[in-house]
Amino acid sequence: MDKLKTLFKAKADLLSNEIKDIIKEHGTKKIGEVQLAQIYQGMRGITGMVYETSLLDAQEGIRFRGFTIPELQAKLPRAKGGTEPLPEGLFWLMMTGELPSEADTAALSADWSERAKNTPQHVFNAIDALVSNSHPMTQFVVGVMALQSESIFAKKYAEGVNKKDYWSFIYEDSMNLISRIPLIAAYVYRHTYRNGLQISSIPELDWAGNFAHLLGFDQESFKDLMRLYMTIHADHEGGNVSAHTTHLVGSALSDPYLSYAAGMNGLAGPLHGLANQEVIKWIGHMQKELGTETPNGDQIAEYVKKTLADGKVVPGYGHAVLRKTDPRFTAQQDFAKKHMPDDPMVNTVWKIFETVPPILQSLGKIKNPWPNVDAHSGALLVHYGLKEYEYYTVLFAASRALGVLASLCWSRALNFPIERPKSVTTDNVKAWLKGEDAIWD
Ligand code: HAX
Repeated sequence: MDKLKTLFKAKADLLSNEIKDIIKEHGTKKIGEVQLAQIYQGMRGITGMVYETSLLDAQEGIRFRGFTIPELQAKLPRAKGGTEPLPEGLFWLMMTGELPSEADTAALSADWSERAKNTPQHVFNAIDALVSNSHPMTQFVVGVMALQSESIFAKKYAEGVNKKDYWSFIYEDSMNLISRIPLIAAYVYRHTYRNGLQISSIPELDWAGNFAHLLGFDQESFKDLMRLYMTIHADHEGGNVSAHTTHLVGSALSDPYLSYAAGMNGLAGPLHGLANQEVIKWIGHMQKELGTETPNGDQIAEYVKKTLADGKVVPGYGHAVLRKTDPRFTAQQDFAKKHMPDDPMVNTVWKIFETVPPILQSLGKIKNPWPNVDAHSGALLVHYGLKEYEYYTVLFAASRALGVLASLCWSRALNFPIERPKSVTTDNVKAWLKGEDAIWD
């Protein structure tokens, strides 16, 4: 067994026993209470699941196993000559709760590079078979679904396997899937935007560095951007649509290919991961309408008001949990200050950041007027010439695989059961409000 798998199993066994004791001793203790409005309003604020790999604080943002993004940037191993953390290191941390050594991270890069070899041709044929204007996220998910033929968990389950061993096959599937995600994602990009001219992997490169190369962007600072991007988008605790969907579908013992694909269909929604494409599209329309590449604050304010008057959201702003500027936005802003401080699109994003929050605040109904991760990512990509914004959510999906699949490994190793919350009808609610017995008592 490889070192990561051995360490993961040891940690999971330990936690599994602790959880059994916690449930035995404290299982009837109450965690909060549910208000009627919450069940109509997206279950906001209801604590209803355990998700080990990261935790979101409304004020300070995401922590991965206790580490903030700046701490990860300082502590995780980097590629030779690189300045940003390797996502392999974050995956190790999420799987074990421990910071990896440089050797651990290098071994993981080599392992994924080896596992990516001999990806079946039918995966790419499935993408080719789609109608040519299919959205890149549709192409990507179809590629992942075609790869499901390789699921070891699905094969072993069909043969009959002891449930104590599920975790091992979920782990193998997750590792194999992650290793091949850059190949599928880059295939979609080159197929859609570069006349189908594909590029071969450089097996010695790290996961994100090779992904940048496969896309056709070989500048060292772009490779570093991909390492940062793949790290900061990886996980955002368990309740967001992509993480929760992967977790939910996985709880039915759907294998990692099925579960991850389901989650990514959720990421493809404009209120979630598709917001990164919407931001650049929205800025592009604004620049066109105003006739300038670099609008001033007053011009942006007018355009924002028009967007709101048209009944649309300002993409890249707001969050269901966060109540401050997203530290993932700040990490990207810092990258931009270092590598492209004079870029016009980047400067427009910063001008929008100065202008939008007070306008949203003045509406009085928006709980978080601050920018989220998606407000900044596109401008960095445009700077390097990756301008095809419909592709941006695929990059998010590649990164999100690390978090949701690490969590899936944990959920099966901890033997979490099938998820099945209770729903009610409005008739039930009305009857209860009139004094009838509640069906939930
Ligand atoms: N522009 C305009 N109106 C907004 C808004 C925005 N950016 N953010 C919230 N609102 C509105 C809501 O639509 C809602 O309006 P109604 O009461 O008329 O329905 C009201 O303000 C209250 O919403 P909220 O409680 O503050 O926010 P929610 O938890 O309901 O929604 C969203 C959170 C992220 C979906 C929301 O802020 C939004 O639509 N933002 C723009 C899209 C976006 O950037 N999505 C990416 C989020 C981060 C992410 O998941 N990345 O992948």
